[in-house]
Order: sequence, then C-alpha cells, then structure tokens
Amino acid sequence: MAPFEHVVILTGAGLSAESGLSTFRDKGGIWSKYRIEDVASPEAFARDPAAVLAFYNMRRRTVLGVQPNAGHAALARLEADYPGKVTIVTQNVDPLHERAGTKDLIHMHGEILKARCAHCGDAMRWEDDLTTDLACRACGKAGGLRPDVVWFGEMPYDMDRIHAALETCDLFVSIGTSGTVYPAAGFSAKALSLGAHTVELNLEPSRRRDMFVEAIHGKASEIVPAYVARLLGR
Ligand code: BJW
Repeated sequence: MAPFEHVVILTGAGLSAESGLSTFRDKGGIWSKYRIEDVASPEAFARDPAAVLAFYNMRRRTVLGVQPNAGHAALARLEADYPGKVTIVTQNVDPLHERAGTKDLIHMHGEILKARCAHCGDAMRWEDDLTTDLACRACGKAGGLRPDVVWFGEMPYDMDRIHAALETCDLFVSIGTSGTVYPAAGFSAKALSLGAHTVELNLEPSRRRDMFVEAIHGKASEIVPAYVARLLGR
C-alpha cells in the first residue's frame, strides 16, 4: 500500500536549470535580460510579432540541444514505479520531462516545440524558427503561427484537469518554482486547505514557503532523486 494514494507534482524552471536552461527570476535569469511586456504577452505579439518570434526562436534552439537531468529522470521513475496515482504538472515549456520518459504530463504553460495557428487553432510540432510569413501546415493560411506557449493574461491549459487532481491528491510536491506566477502559485494553498501533505523541493524557500508542511532545499538533481527514492521506499 502506497503511503499516499495520489501524488501531484508541480515543476518549474529550477528543475531544468541544471540541464542548462535559464530560470526566469534568478540572478541572470530570462527576465533580467528581457522585459515581460516586450516578449511574453499577447499585446507584445500584436505590436511586434517579429521580435517575439525571435525571442522564442532563440529559446527553441537552446531547448533542442539540452538533455534531462537526474531530477527529470527520478520523476519519470516515480510515475512508472509508484503504486499510487501520480499526476505531473509542469510550468516548463521545454520537453525534458518527456525526454526523461514521463508519459502522462500536463504542460500548463504550453510547449515551445509546438506552434499554434491563430486562423484554425491547430497546434503542431514545430522545431524550426518561426517567422511572420509562414503558412500553417493544417489550414494553409499564412501569417497566423505563434509559439504554443501561455503568455501573461492568457488562460493556462488543462485547468479543469489540474483542479480535479488537486482536489483528490493527498501529497502535493512543488519542485523548482519561485511561486510567483498564478494560477500555479496558488496550487499549494489549495492542496493544503484540502488536507494534503505539502512539500517544497527548491534551491531556496519560495514565495509560497508558508504553504508547505515540509521543505527540502538544494539542487533539484540531488534532492529530487533522494525524495523520490524515499517515496518508492528504496
Ligand atoms: C532551483 C535550481 C536548481 C534554481 N534546483 N531549484 C496579481 C495577482 C495574482 C495574479 C495576477 C496578478 N496580476 C496578474 C496576474 C496573473 C498572472 C500572474 O501570475 N502574474 C504574476 C507575475 C503576479 N498570471 C497569468 O497571467 C496567467 N494566466 C492567468 O492567470 O489566466 C487567468 C486569466 C486570464 C485571462 C483573464 C482572466 C483570468 C498566465 C501566466 C503565464 C506565465 N508564462 C510564463 C512564460 C511561458 C512561456 C515562456 O517560457 O516564455 O511561464 S512566465 C514564466 O514564469 C514561465 C514560467 O512557467 C513561470 C513560472 O516561473 P518559475 O518556473 O517559477 O521560474 P522562476 O525563475 O520564477 O523560479 C525558479 C525557481 O527555481 C527559484 O525559486 C529558484 O530558487 C529555483 N532554482 N535553480 C532547484 N538547480
């Protein structure tokens, strides 16, 4: 019998940091080099689509060259071997959970290796640079493609499924996220209020530190495998 019946894991940029992807709000992070208002909002895209596409083209090329680390691998192991239910929700737009072997994953902020068409709404795998004149592979219309990521002011994906998981989980684990961006930043409070055990695995105490019953601070590549081994009783 598993000690917890349903484990919900929320991951953020800190999990992918040791794979070589910058976080957003750490010193030297993405938001210290780019203004959110210039690159991560629908208004920015409407104003200057070429600049926004250039920002994501640069990020996409970086993502194509990195590998999952021991933290991603441990979470894939947890999903495969845990006797209870495991739901993994990531805020990360990179494909590192999947590359490590995670099968059932919620990408609540979308995926950088997909493009979405404003004309037909289709999302499609897209590894090349995006430009403003490209035609959609589904409907053939040009000029409507954007990265399939969730910008500020847009609704994150799969919120119904995430809330349903938060309502039934008895363990909520937050990994490598500063707890700054809502709605994800509110998940720990919801899980705690519904009686789940809440755990933070992060380099440092996050903004949501008061919502965690247990906290382990350190590098994700070290503390996540150790915590997963504990859950698997190894
Ligand atoms: C390590 C480590 C190592 C380092 N090991 N750890 C006022 C109050 C409440 C909400 C709002 C508000 N005003 C506006 C809002 C809503 C807004 C919001 O939350 N704003 C806040 C900034 C205040 N949210 C939204 O707009 C969201 N949508 C929404 O709310 O819809 C509802 C709605 C819509 C319309 C009408 C009505 C309602 C959408 C948010 C979209 C976020 N998008 C981004 C960009 C995605 C695409 C891209 O990648 O470019 O998502 S922003 C960026 O932040 C990205 C991340 O997923 C997200 C979270 O960042 P994360 O993962 O936490 O990274 P960091 O850098 O912050 O933290 C890293 C952590 O790791 C640190 O703690 C380190 O210590 C740690 N770390 N190395 C372990 N080795």
